[in-house]
Parts: sequence; structure tokens; C-alpha cells
Amino acid sequence: MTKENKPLEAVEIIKAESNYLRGTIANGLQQQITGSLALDDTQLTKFHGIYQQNDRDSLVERRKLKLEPLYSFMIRARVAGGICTPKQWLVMDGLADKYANASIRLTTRQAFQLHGVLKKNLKSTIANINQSLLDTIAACGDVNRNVMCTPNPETSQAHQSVYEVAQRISEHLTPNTTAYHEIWLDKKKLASDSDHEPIYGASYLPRKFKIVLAIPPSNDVDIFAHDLGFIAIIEDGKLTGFNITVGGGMGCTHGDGKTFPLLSQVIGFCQTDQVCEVSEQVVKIQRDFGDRSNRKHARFKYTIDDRGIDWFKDELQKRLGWNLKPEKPYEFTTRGDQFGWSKNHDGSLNLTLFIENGRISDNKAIKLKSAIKTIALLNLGEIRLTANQNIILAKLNTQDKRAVEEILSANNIVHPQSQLIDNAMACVALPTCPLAMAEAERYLPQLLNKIESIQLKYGIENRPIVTRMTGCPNGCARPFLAEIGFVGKASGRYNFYLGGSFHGDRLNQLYRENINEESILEELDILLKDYSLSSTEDEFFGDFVIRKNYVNTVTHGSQVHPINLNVS
Ligand code: SRM
Ligand code: SF4
Repeated sequence: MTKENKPLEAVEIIKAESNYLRGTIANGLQQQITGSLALDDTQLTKFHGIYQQNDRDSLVERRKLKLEPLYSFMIRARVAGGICTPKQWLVMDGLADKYANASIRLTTRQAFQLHGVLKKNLKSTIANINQSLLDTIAACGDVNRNVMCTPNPETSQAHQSVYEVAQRISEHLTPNTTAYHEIWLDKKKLASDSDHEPIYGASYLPRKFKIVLAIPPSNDVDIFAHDLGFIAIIEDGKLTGFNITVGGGMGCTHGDGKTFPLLSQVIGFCQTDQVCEVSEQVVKIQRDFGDRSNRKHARFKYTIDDRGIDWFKDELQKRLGWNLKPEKPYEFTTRGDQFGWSKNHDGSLNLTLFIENGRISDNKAIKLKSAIKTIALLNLGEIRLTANQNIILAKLNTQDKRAVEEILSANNIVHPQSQLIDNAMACVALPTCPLAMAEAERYLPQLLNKIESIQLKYGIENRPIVTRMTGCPNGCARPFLAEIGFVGKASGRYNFYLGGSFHGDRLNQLYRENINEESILEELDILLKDYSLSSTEDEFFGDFVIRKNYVNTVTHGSQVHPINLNVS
């Protein structure tokens, strides 16, 4: 029972009885009769960065053949701040070929994912990832996840300082349990190994928790979508501290008005050396007050929305024992990645490369995976993962530029030259995601080409529009922060949202429900024609659709689905 005398969610009991995330995972890995793990253990493996999935494309066929679903596992590797070495990239690349589906998925939170790993190969895959000094612990599960940060530390000295803060938070909030090392790395538990979780406790958090750091003017990490955020304040080239944001999140459930996306809010300012303390206390408040009786209401955003931001700030200051300072002025003017070559403060070069929906793979015409592998083999600089599913080949010398360009060109890697495509994202969805109701990654490119034809017809192809698609309303590509959002409802059918801001500080609103491609394109023809005729020169599409009353300004997430206004 919870403190309010409500029954606990089943997962809460699994966590509490798991012996600090051990469960029977180690035993389940030995069972060869099935490709799956015990149901309870599949909740626990998430904390180890592992999701049990099955191939949804082959589900019906296998059922007919009386075979169990084709079980395999998705593995997510954390990359705090999105920075990895070419050697680490090569490890992920090799594992993708050896144990996964020959592709790497770069996520919307600067992490790597491998799909299709069979149970028998899980341990080797995890061990190899750890040998490369990356890990998968806390990449998923009810703990703090991968800490995101603008992935360009060499832009200035202050950027480097912010990146170091991201790493410190990540280390500070990594779970203490040695279960991970015992199960996956065959480390023996020593008498001195403590299972104490001083921050999380034995039941961990009520739900996942996400932290980001943004460096204005770039909101590339979509700071307002996350549980806790830090907006770097840089004065005279020096990092002086951070504005703190709390209570953002995207996920909701179709037709359930009690669930909604929310933007985080700025609550004040703290110094750089106070960030870990603030993060810890915020996490502990969520640990103590988050709703453990209903996972649909368990995210931190609801903890704050239910009690109010003033309650939260008081509680935080009480626990800190000191008061936050008033927030400092900041401005975001960009959100997407700046593609192409750029020069760093130390004279080195970065190349930001567009990766369609974060998928690194080869096809007959375009050998993207091979190209990045060849570049990584040169062992130049670093490779960065962005929050927009792209990569940055970073810290290159001027003399490396030609070699990199030649490799890209030999593998047919060309930039799409489309503002619409540059600013678009889709989540994984089918065939791996068990929650997908419609396609996203496999479908968005086709739809974008059709939308671009409409833009061309009206001569507005150079006007950037942020478009995002997800296969369900969990919001993994942050669709409720897009100027045009598509959220899967059923096969080939989407809810269509309009009116998010270009810089990611306003939620959009449902415009049409459950429509197919034909209707989407008809609607967009009308909207884009009007945009071409009646918008002012630098008016963003998201602002335009609000000015023209196609949708209303959303000031609270409960207005994203207007019908929710009537739900008590
Ligand atoms: Fe997500 C669940 C993929 C970013 C909100 N997400 C899932 C799962 C694990 C499905 C599941 O629970 O079985 C998906 C695995 C699909 C697959 O086959 O790979 C999945 N989420 C992803 C990724 C890979 C999407 C992508 O295309 O990049 C992103 C991995 C990020 C990472 O590296 O950690 C991903 N997920 C997000 C984001 C975006 C963000 O955080 O910036 C969100 C919205 C923000 C938020 O958390 O509110 C997000 N994912 C969810 C939710 C809804 C949570 C909620 O509050 O309601 C779920 C479902 C759940 O947790 O029950 C979910
Ligand atoms: Fe799966 Fe839905 Fe997330 Fe897309 S948004 S990856 S369909 S959970």
C-alpha cells in the first residue's frame, strides 16, 4: 500500500522484492527452452538497459506455425552528453553486425540502441559494451537515465564545463547495486559490496527520470520536455551557474484526459557546484512523493502538477537547507542541429551529419554504416550523438577534412538539402516497439517527400518547419513540441497536431484526429497554401497556425487535446 493507502502497482512489488534488481535474471539466462525471460525479470532488465521485444512483422506468421514470438532484446547504451570515442563507435558497430540486426539506432536522448539481440548473446554484448567503457545500466528503468547535454564542448571553454557537469550528474545518480556487474560481467559479490541505494532506496523511483543540460541560444536538447533541466548561464565567456527547470514530460494515453504532456518550468538559479546536490534532492522528492499506485500518473510532471510549483520549490529549498536564487535571463533561438563543417574555439573542426531518424545502416545505394566505420577506423577526434538523432564528427584537423569528405562521397552520403527533412524526427515504432500503433521511422521519410512537394508548389520549401512523428502517444520523438506533430492511432492513421513553437517552448494542439495520409496531405495543402500567402516573412509555421486560429495557444498540457478541457 502507498502512504495514501492505495494499492501499489505490481511493478513496485517486483522492484522491492528484486534484491536490488537481481530477480531471477541470472537463472533465466541459462534457460535455453525459450528465447524469453520470466515476466517479472523483464521489468528488472530495463534497469540494466535491456528490453525484451519480439519481431512484430513476423508475429501472425509464427502464431500460425504454433511458434513462440521471435523474442529478442533491445539494448540501450548510455553516452552521457552524447560523446564517444571512435573506438567505442567501432565496438557498437561490430556488435551490431555480430549480435544485432546489423544496424545501430541513435536515440532522441543521445544514446545507442541495438535491436534483435538473442538471449544467448546478451551477456557477450553487454560485456563488450562495458569493455569499451560504455555501459547500459540505468539506460532504462525507474532511475535517472542518460544525462543529455549540448554535444559541442569545444565550442567554448564554458561548453566544456557544462559537459563536465553532465558527466558528474550522471555518475552521481548511477545506481549503487552491484547486480549489474554480477549478472553481466561475472563479478563476484564481495562482503564489502553494499546493496544500499542511498538516493533511490530499495524500490527505486516510481517512474523513469530524465535530466538535460542546455546551453542557450541552442535548445537542441529540448529542455522543456524533461523531468529536470539545467539551462547554462554564461557570462563573459564563463559558466556562472544554471537556471533549473522541473516537471516536463511528453507521454500520454489516447482518450485518457488525466494524462497529458507538460512543459517544464523554471524555478530559479543555482551555482555550478550545487547542481549535483539539487539533482539529488529533486530525485528524492520524486522518490518520496511520486505516485506508486498508478504508473500512468507516476511521472514527476504529475507530482508537481498535482501539488503546484510553489509547493515543490518550498519542499526543495527545505531539503537543500538554502534558497535558490532568482532565475537569470536567457534566450533560445535554435533547436535543430547546425549541419556541415564548423570551427571550434581551439581551431579544430566539427562536421555535423544528418542521419535519417537516427538509423545507422547500409543499403544498396547508401553505405552510411560502412562510411562512419571507415571514418572511425582513422581514429580521429570524437563522435558525438545529438538529441536530434544526428552525429557530429568532432575535433578533426584541417588536414582530415578531405579524407572524411572522400569517404562520405565514396559511400554516397549526401546531405538531403531539405529544411523539412533537416528538422524532422521519428521514433523507432514498428517492428520492434511493442507499444507502436502505427509506423513512424519506416514511414515518415515518404510522407515528408509528399509534404515537401506541397511546399514546392507554394514556393515555401525554404521555410523550416519542425515535424515529428511517433507510433503512439508516449512521445519518444517529442511530437507534442513540434510545429507539425503526427502521433500514431492505428495502422496508417495518425492524430495531427499543430502549433508547437519552433524553439520548443510551446506545446502543440490536436487539430485533426485519426486521419490517414490522404487527409493529412489535403489538410496540409490548405494550411501551407495559406502560410505561403498570409504569413509574414519570418513568421514560423507554429506561430502562424495560432495567429490564424487553426489551433489555440496551449498554456497547459491538458489543453493539447481540447476535449480534455471538459474532463475533471
Ligand atoms: Fe521512449 C517507452 C524508444 C525517448 C517516452 N520508448 C519506450 C520503449 C522502450 C517501449 C517500451 O516501453 O517497451 C521504446 C523502445 C522502442 C524500440 O524498439 O527501440 C522507446 N524512447 C525510445 C527511443 C529509442 C526513441 C527514438 O526513436 O530515439 C528514445 C530512447 C531515448 C534514450 O536514449 O533513453 C526514447 N521516450 C523518449 C522520449 C524523448 C525524451 O526523453 O526526450 C520520451 C518523451 C519524454 C518523456 O519521457 O516524457 C519517451 N518512452 C516514453 C514513454 C512514455 C513515458 C510517460 O511518461 O508516459 C514510454 C512508455 C513507458 O514508459 O511506459 C516509452
Ligand atoms: Fe514506441 Fe510509442 Fe515510443 Fe514510438 S513513441 S518508440 S511507438 S513507445
